[in-house]
Amino acid sequence: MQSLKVTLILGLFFLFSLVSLALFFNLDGEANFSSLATRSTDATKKNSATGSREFEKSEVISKTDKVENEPSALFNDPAIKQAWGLKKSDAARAWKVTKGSKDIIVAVIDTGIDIHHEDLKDNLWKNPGEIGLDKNGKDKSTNNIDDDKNGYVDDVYGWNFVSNTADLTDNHGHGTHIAGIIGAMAGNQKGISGIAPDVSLMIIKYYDPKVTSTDNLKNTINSINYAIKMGAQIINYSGGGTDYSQDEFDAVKKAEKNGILFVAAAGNERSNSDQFHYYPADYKLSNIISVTALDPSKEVLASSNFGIETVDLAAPGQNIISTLPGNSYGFMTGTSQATAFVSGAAVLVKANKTEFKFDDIKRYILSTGDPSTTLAQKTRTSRSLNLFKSLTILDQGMSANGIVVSTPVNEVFTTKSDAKLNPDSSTGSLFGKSLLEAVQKSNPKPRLGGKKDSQDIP
Ligand SMILES: [Ca+2]
Ligand SMILES: [Ca+2]
Ligand SMILES: [Ca+2]
Repeated sequence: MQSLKVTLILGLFFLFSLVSLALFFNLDGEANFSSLATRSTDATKKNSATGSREFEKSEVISKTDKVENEPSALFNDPAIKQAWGLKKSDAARAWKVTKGSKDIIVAVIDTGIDIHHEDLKDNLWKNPGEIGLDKNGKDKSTNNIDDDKNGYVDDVYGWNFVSNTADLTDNHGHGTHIAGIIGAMAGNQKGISGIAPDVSLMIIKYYDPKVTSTDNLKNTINSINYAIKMGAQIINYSGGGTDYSQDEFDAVKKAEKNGILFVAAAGNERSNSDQFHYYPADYKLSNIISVTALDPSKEVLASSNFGIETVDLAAPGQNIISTLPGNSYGFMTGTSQATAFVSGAAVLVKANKTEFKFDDIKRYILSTGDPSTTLAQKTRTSRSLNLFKSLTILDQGMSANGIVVSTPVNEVFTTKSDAKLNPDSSTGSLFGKSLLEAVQKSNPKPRLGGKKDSQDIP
Protein backbone atom coordinates (compact mmCIF):
# COMPACT_ATOMS: atom_id res chain seq x y z
CA MET A 1 0.00 0.00 0.00
CA GLN A 2 2.80 2.27 1.07
CA SER A 3 4.81 1.32 -2.03
CA LEU A 4 1.77 1.89 -4.26
CA LYS A 5 1.35 5.36 -2.74
CA VAL A 6 5.02 6.12 -3.33
CA THR A 7 4.83 4.81 -6.89
CA LEU A 8 1.72 6.92 -7.52
CA ILE A 9 3.34 10.04 -6.07
CA LEU A 10 6.54 9.41 -8.00
CA GLY A 11 4.53 8.74 -11.15
CA LEU A 12 2.53 11.93 -10.76
CA PHE A 13 5.71 13.85 -10.03
CA PHE A 14 7.35 12.35 -13.12
CA LEU A 15 4.34 13.21 -15.28
CA PHE A 16 4.26 16.74 -13.88
CA SER A 17 7.96 17.15 -14.57
CA LEU A 18 7.53 15.91 -18.10
CA VAL A 19 4.70 18.33 -18.79
CA SER A 20 6.62 21.19 -17.18
CA LEU A 21 9.70 20.32 -19.14
CA ALA A 22 7.75 20.10 -22.35
CA LEU A 23 6.03 23.41 -21.66
CA PHE A 24 9.32 24.99 -20.71
CA PHE A 25 11.08 23.92 -23.86
CA ASN A 26 8.16 24.69 -26.05
CA LEU A 27 7.36 28.16 -24.79
CA ASP A 28 10.85 29.22 -23.99
CA GLY A 29 12.15 27.75 -27.20
CA GLU A 30 9.54 29.58 -29.19
CA ALA A 31 10.23 32.81 -27.42
CA ASN A 32 13.94 32.44 -27.97
CA PHE A 33 13.42 31.67 -31.61
CA SER A 34 11.32 34.70 -32.22
CA SER A 35 13.66 37.01 -30.38
CA LEU A 36 16.59 35.56 -32.30
CA ALA A 37 14.73 36.07 -35.51
CA THR A 38 14.10 39.67 -34.64
CA ARG A 39 17.71 40.26 -33.79
CA SER A 40 19.05 38.61 -36.88
CA THR A 41 16.65 40.64 -38.99
CA ASP A 42 17.86 43.80 -37.32
CA ALA A 43 21.44 42.74 -37.74
CA THR A 44 20.84 42.01 -41.39
CA LYS A 45 19.25 45.38 -41.82
CA LYS A 46 22.15 47.09 -40.14
CA ASN A 47 24.68 45.30 -42.28
CA SER A 48 22.92 45.73 -45.58
CA ALA A 49 20.54 48.59 -45.38
CA THR A 50 19.75 48.25 -49.08
CA GLY A 51 16.69 46.10 -48.83
CA SER A 52 15.26 47.60 -45.68
CA ARG A 53 12.04 49.46 -46.00
CA GLU A 54 11.82 50.07 -42.29
CA PHE A 55 12.28 53.79 -42.21
CA GLU A 56 12.87 54.01 -38.48
CA LYS A 57 15.67 51.47 -38.69
CA SER A 58 17.45 53.34 -41.44
CA GLU A 59 17.16 56.53 -39.40
CA VAL A 60 19.12 54.90 -36.61
CA ILE A 61 21.73 53.65 -39.02
CA SER A 62 22.30 57.09 -40.43
CA LYS A 63 23.07 58.43 -36.99
CA THR A 64 25.51 55.73 -35.99
CA ASP A 65 27.44 54.93 -39.13
CA LYS A 66 29.51 58.02 -39.90
CA VAL A 67 31.56 56.54 -42.69
CA GLU A 68 28.61 55.30 -44.66
CA ASN A 69 26.17 58.06 -44.02
CA GLU A 70 27.90 61.33 -43.32
CA PRO A 71 27.78 63.28 -46.59
CA SER A 72 30.83 65.31 -45.58
CA ALA A 73 32.89 62.14 -45.39
CA LEU A 74 32.69 61.82 -49.16
CA PHE A 75 33.30 65.38 -50.28
CA ASN A 76 35.50 68.14 -48.90
CA ASP A 77 32.95 70.93 -49.37
CA PRO A 78 32.95 72.74 -46.02
CA ALA A 79 29.25 73.59 -45.68
CA ILE A 80 27.98 70.07 -46.34
CA LYS A 81 27.85 69.48 -42.61
CA GLN A 82 25.10 72.07 -42.37
CA ALA A 83 23.09 70.37 -45.07
CA TRP A 84 20.81 68.25 -42.93
CA GLY A 85 18.65 67.47 -45.93
CA LEU A 86 21.45 65.57 -47.63
CA LYS A 87 21.92 63.41 -44.59
CA LYS A 88 18.23 62.72 -44.06
CA SER A 89 17.71 61.76 -47.66
CA ASP A 90 20.70 59.42 -47.59
CA ALA A 91 22.76 61.33 -50.15
CA ALA A 92 26.18 59.99 -49.17
CA ARG A 93 25.25 56.41 -49.91
CA ALA A 94 23.46 57.46 -53.07
CA TRP A 95 26.63 59.19 -54.28
CA LYS A 96 28.51 55.94 -53.99
CA VAL A 97 26.16 54.63 -56.67
CA THR A 98 26.15 57.72 -58.89
CA LYS A 99 26.81 61.44 -58.72
CA GLY A 100 24.72 62.21 -61.77
CA SER A 101 25.82 62.97 -65.31
CA LYS A 102 26.62 66.05 -67.36
CA ASP A 103 24.48 64.52 -70.09
CA ILE A 104 21.38 65.21 -68.06
CA ILE A 105 19.95 68.69 -68.48
CA VAL A 106 17.75 70.16 -65.77
CA ALA A 107 15.91 73.34 -66.67
CA VAL A 108 15.67 75.55 -63.59
CA ILE A 109 12.77 77.92 -64.27
CA ASP A 110 13.19 80.54 -61.57
CA THR A 111 14.65 83.97 -60.81
CA GLY A 112 17.87 83.47 -62.76
CA ILE A 113 21.27 82.58 -61.38
CA ASP A 114 24.70 83.96 -60.59
CA ILE A 115 26.50 82.38 -63.54
CA HIS A 116 29.86 83.23 -61.98
CA HIS A 117 29.18 81.53 -58.66
CA GLU A 118 32.22 79.51 -57.57
CA ASP A 119 30.09 76.49 -56.68
CA LEU A 120 27.87 76.50 -59.78
CA LYS A 121 29.77 77.79 -62.81
CA ASP A 122 31.08 74.45 -64.05
CA ASN A 123 27.67 72.79 -63.82
CA LEU A 124 25.84 75.17 -66.12
CA TRP A 125 24.44 73.89 -69.39
CA LYS A 126 25.84 75.57 -72.46
CA ASN A 127 23.89 75.85 -75.66
CA PRO A 128 26.19 74.14 -78.19
CA GLY A 129 24.84 76.40 -80.95
CA GLU A 130 25.93 79.57 -79.19
CA ILE A 131 29.51 78.75 -78.24
CA GLY A 132 32.71 78.66 -80.25
CA LEU A 133 33.57 80.97 -83.13
CA ASP A 134 31.31 82.08 -85.96
CA LYS A 135 32.40 82.27 -89.62
CA ASN A 136 33.84 85.73 -88.98
CA GLY A 137 35.97 84.45 -86.15
CA LYS A 138 33.82 86.10 -83.50
CA ASP A 139 32.70 84.48 -80.27
CA LYS A 140 29.20 83.15 -80.87
CA SER A 141 28.23 83.72 -77.25
CA THR A 142 28.63 87.49 -77.61
CA ASN A 143 28.30 88.19 -81.36
CA ASN A 144 24.74 89.46 -81.04
CA ILE A 145 23.61 86.84 -83.54
CA ASP A 146 21.14 84.02 -83.04
CA ASP A 147 23.65 81.47 -84.28
CA ASP A 148 21.52 78.37 -83.73
CA LYS A 149 18.41 80.16 -85.05
CA ASN A 150 16.28 79.11 -82.11
CA GLY A 151 14.79 82.58 -81.80
CA TYR A 152 17.07 83.75 -78.99
CA VAL A 153 20.22 85.80 -79.42
CA ASP A 154 23.33 84.61 -77.56
CA ASP A 155 21.37 82.27 -75.28
CA VAL A 156 24.38 80.43 -73.90
CA TYR A 157 23.13 79.36 -70.47
CA GLY A 158 19.42 79.81 -71.02
CA TRP A 159 17.07 82.75 -71.40
CA ASN A 160 15.53 85.59 -69.42
CA PHE A 161 11.84 85.83 -70.32
CA VAL A 162 11.29 88.83 -68.05
CA SER A 163 13.61 91.12 -70.00
CA ASN A 164 13.71 88.93 -73.12
CA THR A 165 17.50 88.94 -73.09
CA ALA A 166 20.29 86.48 -72.33
CA ASP A 167 21.02 88.28 -69.04
CA LEU A 168 20.27 85.79 -66.26
CA THR A 169 21.14 88.02 -63.29
CA ASP A 170 19.38 86.78 -60.16
CA ASN A 171 17.90 89.79 -58.37
CA HIS A 172 16.30 87.67 -55.70
CA GLY A 173 18.58 84.78 -54.77
CA HIS A 174 15.92 82.11 -55.05
CA GLY A 175 17.01 80.78 -58.44
CA THR A 176 20.65 80.57 -57.40
CA HIS A 177 19.60 78.75 -54.24
CA ILE A 178 17.48 76.21 -56.12
CA ALA A 179 20.22 75.60 -58.68
CA GLY A 180 22.69 74.87 -55.88
CA ILE A 181 20.43 72.33 -54.19
CA ILE A 182 20.09 70.44 -57.45
CA GLY A 183 23.62 70.71 -58.74
CA ALA A 184 26.24 72.64 -56.80
CA MET A 185 29.75 71.39 -57.55
CA ALA A 186 31.15 68.79 -55.18
CA GLY A 187 34.69 68.13 -54.04
CA ASN A 188 35.96 71.63 -54.87
CA GLN A 189 36.54 72.64 -51.25
CA LYS A 190 33.90 75.32 -51.65
CA GLY A 191 30.41 75.66 -50.25
CA ILE A 192 28.12 72.70 -50.55
CA SER A 193 27.34 69.84 -52.89
CA GLY A 194 24.18 69.56 -54.91
CA ILE A 195 22.10 66.40 -54.83
CA ALA A 196 23.48 65.73 -58.29
CA PRO A 197 26.98 67.25 -58.38
CA ASP A 198 27.35 66.07 -61.97
CA VAL A 199 24.64 67.73 -64.02
CA SER A 200 23.96 70.44 -66.59
CA LEU A 201 21.75 73.26 -65.32
CA MET A 202 19.79 75.16 -67.97
CA ILE A 203 18.79 78.50 -66.47
CA ILE A 204 15.49 80.07 -67.49
CA LYS A 205 14.30 83.21 -65.78
CA TYR A 206 10.58 83.86 -65.45
CA TYR A 207 10.47 86.12 -62.42
CA ASP A 208 12.30 89.20 -61.21
CA PRO A 209 11.27 91.02 -58.00
CA LYS A 210 12.56 94.26 -59.51
CA VAL A 211 10.23 94.07 -62.48
CA THR A 212 6.60 94.39 -61.47
CA SER A 213 5.05 95.03 -64.86
CA THR A 214 5.56 91.56 -66.23
CA ASP A 215 3.28 88.58 -66.69
CA ASN A 216 4.90 85.82 -64.64
CA LEU A 217 2.44 83.25 -65.92
CA LYS A 218 3.21 84.06 -69.53
CA ASN A 219 6.93 84.04 -68.72
CA THR A 220 6.48 80.63 -67.15
CA ILE A 221 4.81 79.22 -70.23
CA ASN A 222 7.53 80.65 -72.47
CA SER A 223 10.14 79.18 -70.15
CA ILE A 224 8.61 75.70 -70.32
CA ASN A 225 8.52 75.89 -74.11
CA TYR A 226 12.18 76.96 -74.20
CA ALA A 227 13.15 74.01 -71.97
CA ILE A 228 11.32 71.64 -74.32
CA LYS A 229 12.87 73.18 -77.42
CA MET A 230 16.41 73.05 -76.04
CA GLY A 231 16.32 69.47 -74.85
CA ALA A 232 15.94 69.51 -71.08
CA GLN A 233 15.06 66.11 -69.61
CA ILE A 234 13.86 67.47 -66.29
CA ILE A 235 12.15 70.75 -65.46
CA ASN A 236 12.32 72.18 -61.94
CA TYR A 237 9.57 74.67 -61.26
CA SER A 238 9.41 76.06 -57.75
CA GLY A 239 6.71 78.64 -58.34
CA GLY A 240 3.00 78.42 -58.75
CA GLY A 241 -0.39 79.98 -58.23
CA THR A 242 -3.95 79.10 -57.37
CA ASP A 243 -5.44 79.87 -60.77
CA TYR A 244 -5.73 77.27 -63.45
CA SER A 245 -4.19 78.24 -66.79
CA GLN A 246 -5.05 76.32 -69.93
CA ASP A 247 -1.94 77.63 -71.68
CA GLU A 248 0.29 76.54 -68.85
CA PHE A 249 -1.43 73.16 -68.73
CA ASP A 250 -0.83 72.77 -72.47
CA ALA A 251 2.85 73.65 -72.05
CA VAL A 252 3.37 71.05 -69.32
CA LYS A 253 1.43 68.55 -71.42
CA LYS A 254 3.76 69.28 -74.31
CA ALA A 255 6.65 68.56 -71.96
CA GLU A 256 4.95 65.27 -71.09
CA LYS A 257 4.68 64.39 -74.79
CA ASN A 258 8.37 65.14 -75.12
CA GLY A 259 9.25 62.80 -72.27
CA ILE A 260 10.20 65.53 -69.81
CA LEU A 261 9.73 65.10 -66.08
CA PHE A 262 8.19 68.17 -64.45
CA VAL A 263 8.98 68.58 -60.76
CA ALA A 264 6.76 71.20 -59.16
CA ALA A 265 6.43 72.81 -55.75
CA ALA A 266 3.25 72.04 -53.83
CA GLY A 267 3.27 75.65 -52.62
CA ASN A 268 3.48 77.46 -49.30
CA GLU A 269 -0.14 78.46 -48.89
CA ARG A 270 -0.70 76.43 -45.72
CA SER A 271 -3.61 74.79 -47.46
CA ASN A 272 -5.01 71.46 -48.55
CA SER A 273 -4.33 71.30 -52.27
CA ASP A 274 -7.04 68.68 -52.73
CA GLN A 275 -9.52 71.48 -51.99
CA PHE A 276 -7.61 74.59 -53.02
CA HIS A 277 -5.59 73.74 -56.05
CA TYR A 278 -2.14 75.06 -56.71
CA TYR A 279 -0.72 75.07 -60.22
CA PRO A 280 1.20 73.79 -62.05
CA ALA A 281 1.77 71.19 -59.30
CA ASP A 282 -1.87 70.05 -59.38
CA TYR A 283 -2.40 69.62 -63.10
CA LYS A 284 -3.51 66.10 -63.77
CA LEU A 285 -0.54 65.10 -65.90
CA SER A 286 1.59 62.01 -65.62
CA ASN A 287 4.94 63.82 -65.81
CA ILE A 288 4.38 66.02 -62.75
CA ILE A 289 5.79 65.25 -59.33
CA SER A 290 4.28 67.56 -56.71
CA VAL A 291 6.55 68.05 -53.70
CA THR A 292 5.91 69.31 -50.19
CA ALA A 293 8.49 70.26 -47.56
CA LEU A 294 9.80 68.53 -44.44
CA ASP A 295 11.56 69.80 -41.35
CA PRO A 296 14.55 67.89 -39.88
CA SER A 297 12.22 65.69 -37.82
CA LYS A 298 10.55 64.73 -41.11
CA GLU A 299 7.27 66.48 -40.40
CA VAL A 300 5.61 68.50 -43.13
CA LEU A 301 6.06 72.23 -42.51
CA ALA A 302 3.00 74.13 -41.31
CA SER A 303 3.50 76.54 -44.20
CA SER A 304 3.54 73.80 -46.84
CA ASN A 305 0.58 72.74 -48.90
CA PHE A 306 -0.49 69.14 -48.55
CA GLY A 307 -3.03 66.77 -50.04
CA ILE A 308 -3.50 63.04 -50.16
CA GLU A 309 -4.67 63.28 -53.76
CA THR A 310 -2.59 66.11 -55.15
CA VAL A 311 0.76 66.14 -53.35
CA ASP A 312 3.00 63.25 -54.28
CA LEU A 313 6.02 63.27 -52.03
CA ALA A 314 7.78 65.11 -49.21
CA ALA A 315 11.44 66.17 -49.19
CA PRO A 316 13.66 68.36 -47.01
CA GLY A 317 12.59 72.02 -47.17
CA GLN A 318 13.35 73.82 -43.92
CA ASN A 319 16.54 75.82 -43.35
CA ILE A 320 18.19 74.38 -46.42
CA ILE A 321 21.66 75.69 -47.08
CA SER A 322 22.60 76.45 -50.66
CA THR A 323 24.27 78.91 -52.99
CA LEU A 324 23.33 82.59 -53.19
CA PRO A 325 24.52 85.33 -55.56
CA GLY A 326 27.98 86.75 -55.01
CA ASN A 327 29.74 83.53 -54.02
CA SER A 328 27.68 83.44 -50.85
CA TYR A 329 25.61 80.76 -49.16
CA GLY A 330 22.52 80.84 -47.03
CA PHE A 331 19.41 79.13 -45.79
CA MET A 332 15.95 79.12 -47.28
CA THR A 333 12.73 77.35 -46.40
CA GLY A 334 9.80 76.17 -48.47
CA THR A 335 8.42 73.64 -50.90
CA SER A 336 10.70 75.24 -53.51
CA GLN A 337 13.71 73.78 -51.77
CA ALA A 338 12.00 70.38 -51.40
CA THR A 339 11.23 70.43 -55.12
CA ALA A 340 14.89 70.94 -55.93
CA PHE A 341 15.76 67.88 -53.86
CA VAL A 342 13.47 65.77 -55.99
CA SER A 343 14.83 67.20 -59.24
CA GLY A 344 18.30 66.26 -58.05
CA ALA A 345 17.04 62.78 -57.24
CA ALA A 346 15.63 62.49 -60.75
CA VAL A 347 19.07 63.25 -62.15
CA LEU A 348 20.64 60.50 -60.06
CA VAL A 349 18.02 57.94 -61.09
CA LYS A 350 18.33 58.89 -64.74
CA ALA A 351 22.14 58.74 -64.57
CA ASN A 352 21.95 55.33 -62.97
CA LYS A 353 19.47 53.99 -65.53
CA THR A 354 19.90 56.03 -68.68
CA GLU A 355 17.22 54.10 -70.53
CA PHE A 356 14.57 55.21 -68.05
CA LYS A 357 11.71 57.37 -69.26
CA PHE A 358 10.12 60.05 -67.11
CA ASP A 359 7.42 57.72 -65.85
CA ASP A 360 10.00 55.14 -64.71
CA ILE A 361 11.95 57.84 -62.89
CA LYS A 362 8.83 59.18 -61.26
CA ARG A 363 7.63 55.77 -60.20
CA TYR A 364 10.92 54.83 -58.59
CA ILE A 365 11.36 58.11 -56.76
CA LEU A 366 7.83 57.96 -55.38
CA SER A 367 7.80 54.31 -54.43
CA THR A 368 11.20 54.05 -52.81
CA GLY A 369 10.74 56.90 -50.33
CA ASP A 370 10.70 56.32 -46.60
CA PRO A 371 7.15 55.60 -45.46
CA SER A 372 5.70 57.47 -42.51
CA THR A 373 2.32 57.47 -40.84
CA THR A 374 2.27 61.24 -40.44
CA LEU A 375 2.84 61.68 -44.15
CA ALA A 376 -0.21 59.55 -44.84
CA GLN A 377 -2.33 62.56 -43.92
CA LYS A 378 -0.33 64.88 -46.13
CA THR A 379 0.76 63.11 -49.29
CA ARG A 380 -0.45 60.61 -51.84
CA THR A 381 2.42 58.22 -51.27
CA SER A 382 2.92 58.67 -47.50
CA ARG A 383 6.61 58.86 -48.28
CA SER A 384 9.61 61.14 -48.09
CA LEU A 385 12.49 61.17 -50.52
CA ASN A 386 15.27 58.63 -50.02
CA LEU A 387 18.00 59.07 -52.64
CA PHE A 388 19.83 55.88 -51.86
CA LYS A 389 16.81 53.61 -52.02
CA SER A 390 15.70 55.13 -55.30
CA LEU A 391 18.96 53.83 -56.76
CA THR A 392 19.49 50.54 -54.99
CA ILE A 393 16.01 49.10 -54.77
CA LEU A 394 15.84 49.92 -58.41
CA ASP A 395 18.97 47.88 -59.09
CA GLN A 396 17.62 44.89 -57.25
CA GLY A 397 14.38 44.94 -59.18
CA MET A 398 15.94 45.05 -62.61
CA SER A 399 16.83 42.19 -64.91
CA ALA A 400 19.78 42.37 -67.27
CA ASN A 401 17.69 43.79 -70.09
CA GLY A 402 16.26 46.50 -67.94
CA ILE A 403 12.82 45.05 -67.47
CA VAL A 404 11.36 45.34 -64.02
CA VAL A 405 11.24 41.78 -62.76
CA SER A 406 9.98 42.29 -59.25
CA THR A 407 7.15 44.57 -58.30
CA PRO A 408 7.92 45.90 -54.87
CA VAL A 409 7.30 49.41 -55.97
CA ASN A 410 4.82 49.22 -58.82
CA GLU A 411 1.27 50.35 -58.74
CA VAL A 412 1.17 51.03 -55.07
CA PHE A 413 -0.56 54.32 -55.49
CA THR A 414 -3.88 55.33 -56.84
CA THR A 415 -3.81 57.86 -59.60
CA LYS A 416 -4.77 61.38 -58.83
CA SER A 417 -8.54 61.48 -58.61
CA ASP A 418 -10.50 63.85 -60.76
CA ALA A 419 -8.87 67.06 -59.76
CA LYS A 420 -11.37 69.86 -59.93
CA LEU A 421 -9.71 71.62 -62.77
CA ASN A 422 -11.38 74.83 -63.69
CA PRO A 423 -10.39 75.96 -67.14
CA ASP A 424 -12.63 79.01 -66.90
CA SER A 425 -10.73 80.76 -64.17
CA SER A 426 -7.52 81.22 -66.11
CA THR A 427 -6.80 84.72 -64.92
CA GLY A 428 -3.26 85.77 -64.13
CA SER A 429 -1.70 83.55 -61.50
CA LEU A 430 0.06 84.97 -58.51
CA PHE A 431 3.39 83.58 -59.59
CA GLY A 432 6.20 84.54 -57.38
CA LYS A 433 4.13 84.78 -54.23
CA SER A 434 5.08 81.37 -52.95
CA LEU A 435 8.59 82.00 -54.03
CA LEU A 436 8.86 85.06 -51.86
CA GLU A 437 7.23 83.28 -48.98
CA ALA A 438 9.83 80.61 -49.35
CA VAL A 439 12.46 82.89 -47.94
CA GLN A 440 13.17 81.96 -44.36
CA LYS A 441 11.99 84.70 -42.05
CA SER A 442 13.49 83.67 -38.75
CA ASN A 443 16.90 82.44 -37.72
CA PRO A 444 18.98 81.51 -39.62
CA LYS A 445 18.44 84.50 -41.86
CA PRO A 446 19.30 84.00 -45.51
CA ARG A 447 21.90 86.24 -47.03
CA LEU A 448 20.58 87.43 -50.33
CA GLY A 449 23.82 88.75 -51.65
CA GLY A 450 23.69 91.65 -49.22
CA LYS A 451 20.38 92.95 -50.54
CA LYS A 452 17.42 93.51 -48.29
CA ASP A 453 14.35 91.87 -49.69
CA SER A 454 11.49 94.18 -48.91
CA GLN A 455 8.99 91.86 -50.54
CA ASP A 456 9.25 89.11 -47.98
CA ILE A 457 5.81 87.97 -47.01
CA PRO A 458 5.33 86.75 -43.45
CA1 LIG B 1 20.15 81.23 -80.12
CA1 LIG C 1 25.35 84.31 -80.78
CA1 LIG D 1 31.10 72.62 -53.55
